[in-house]
Amino acid sequence: MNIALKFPAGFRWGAATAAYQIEGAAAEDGRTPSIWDTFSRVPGRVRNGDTGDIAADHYHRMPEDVALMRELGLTDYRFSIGWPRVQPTGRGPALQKGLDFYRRLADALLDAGIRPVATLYHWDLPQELEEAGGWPHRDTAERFAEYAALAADALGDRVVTWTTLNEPWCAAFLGYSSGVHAPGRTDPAAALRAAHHLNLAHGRAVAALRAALPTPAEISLTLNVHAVRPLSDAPADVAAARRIDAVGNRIFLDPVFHGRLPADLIEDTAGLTDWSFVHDGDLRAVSAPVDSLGVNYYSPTVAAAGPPEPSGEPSPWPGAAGRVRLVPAPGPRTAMDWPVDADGLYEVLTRLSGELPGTPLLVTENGAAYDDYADPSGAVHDPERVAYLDAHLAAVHRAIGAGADVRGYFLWSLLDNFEWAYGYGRRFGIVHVDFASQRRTPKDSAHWYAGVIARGGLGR
Ligand code: PNW
Repeated sequence: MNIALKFPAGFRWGAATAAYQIEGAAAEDGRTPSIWDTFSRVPGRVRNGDTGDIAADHYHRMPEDVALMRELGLTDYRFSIGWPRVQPTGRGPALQKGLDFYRRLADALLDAGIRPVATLYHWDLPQELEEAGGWPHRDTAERFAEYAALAADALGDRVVTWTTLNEPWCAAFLGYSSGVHAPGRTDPAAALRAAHHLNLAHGRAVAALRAALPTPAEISLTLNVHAVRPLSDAPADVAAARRIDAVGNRIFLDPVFHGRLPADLIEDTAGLTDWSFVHDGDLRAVSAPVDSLGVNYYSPTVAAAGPPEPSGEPSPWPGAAGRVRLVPAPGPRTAMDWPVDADGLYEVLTRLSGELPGTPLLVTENGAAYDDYADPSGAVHDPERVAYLDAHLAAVHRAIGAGADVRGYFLWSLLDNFEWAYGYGRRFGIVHVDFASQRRTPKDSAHWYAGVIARGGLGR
C-alpha cells in the first residue's frame, strides 16, 4: 500500500484505558469504594444498573492484555492508577498490594517495549474524600498531591509519562453541576469550586512529581478541549461560543499555562460566585510548568444565542454559559449520538499549537462507540470505527503539516469497557470483550491500527 500520510519518526502510537472502566476486582486486595462505586449503585444513574465491579476483569487478565498490546505494536499505553487501590481512604500510607499491581503492569509493558503513560486521576475519587467535601473542598487538592508523591515514589523508575488529571471539565461539571457523573451533585457554584480545586490539585501534584521523579520524566495534564464554533458570524452566536470556551476550556488553560483566570469567566459567573476560594499564590502553584498537554477529542460543539433547548435535566454549564443554545453539528453520528467531525480535531490542535508555543501536544483520547458484529468465522467487524479513526488520524497529520507539535496519538479505547453512565451498552474498544466469558477478540479496527503502526502512517 502507498503510505500517503506518513507520521514523523518517533511518533507515539498508543491506546488508552482507565482503571474503573476496565479493572474490576473492586473489593480486592484492600481497595475501597470510589465515588463511581457509590454512584453506580444509585438506581437510575447508570444504564441497566451496570457497575465496574467486574468490568473487563483487567486486574486478573493484565498479562493477556499486555500481550494483545504487543501484538498490535503499540509504542505507548495510557492507563490510570486507581486512587482507592493504592491509598484506600485518600489519606495516609500506601497500600502495597495496589502499588504492586501497577508495578507489574509497568514491568510487563517495558518488557513488551511499550512506554507506560500513567494518569493519576481518571475520576475515581476515594468515597471518604467525597464525604469530607469532595472536589469543592480545598483539602482534596492537598490530598491529591500526597497521593501523587506516593505513586511517584513507587512507580517513578518505570512510568515514562505522568498525567495528573484526566478531563477536569467532566470531573467538575458532569460530577457537580449536571450530576450525570459521580458524585451526582447538581450545584453549579460547587462545580466552579471543584474546577479551581482540580487546577490546584494539578499544580500541587506537578510540584510533588518534580520533587519525587528522576529528571527525564514527562509531566502532563489531559483536557477535553472543546472544539467550539459559533453557529454563525452573528455577534450573539460568537458571544455564545466565547462563553462556552471560557468555562469549557480557558477555565483550565489560562490558570495552568498563564497563571490567570479569564476575566470574562469571572463576569459570566458573577451571580454564582465571587471566586474568593482562589487564594493568594494559588495561580502561581497551578501554573507550575508542564512538559506537554494531552488533548481528548471526540466531537465538536456548536454554540448559538440562547435560550437552550429544554432538556428537563440540570445543565453542566454554569452561569451565562448555561443560557447558550448548543446545536448538534450536522452529519453522521456515533452510537453515543455524537457527531463525527474530524475537522474539529484539526481545529483544536492548531489552536493550541498557536496559543501554547513550545508545549508539545499528545492526543490522549480519540475514538468512537459503534455496535460491532461477528461473522460466522468469529471475526468482529467495525467498519465505522475504522473510518472514524482513519479520518481523525488524517486530521492529526494535517495539523502536524500546519506546524502543530503533536508527538503521539492514543485511541480510546484498547478494550470495550464500562462507559460511565452508559454502562456496558456502548463499546469504544478496538478489542471486543464478551463480558460473560471475558473473551477478547481484536476487531477489524485493531488489525487496521496494527497496520498503521507498522507502516508509520495511513494509506490513501
Ligand atoms: C471521556 N461529554 O469521557 C473519558 O476520558 C473516557 O473515560 C470515556 O470513556 C470517553 O471519553 C468516552 O466517553 C467523556 O459528555 C465523557 O462531554 C463525556 C463527555 C466527554 C468525555
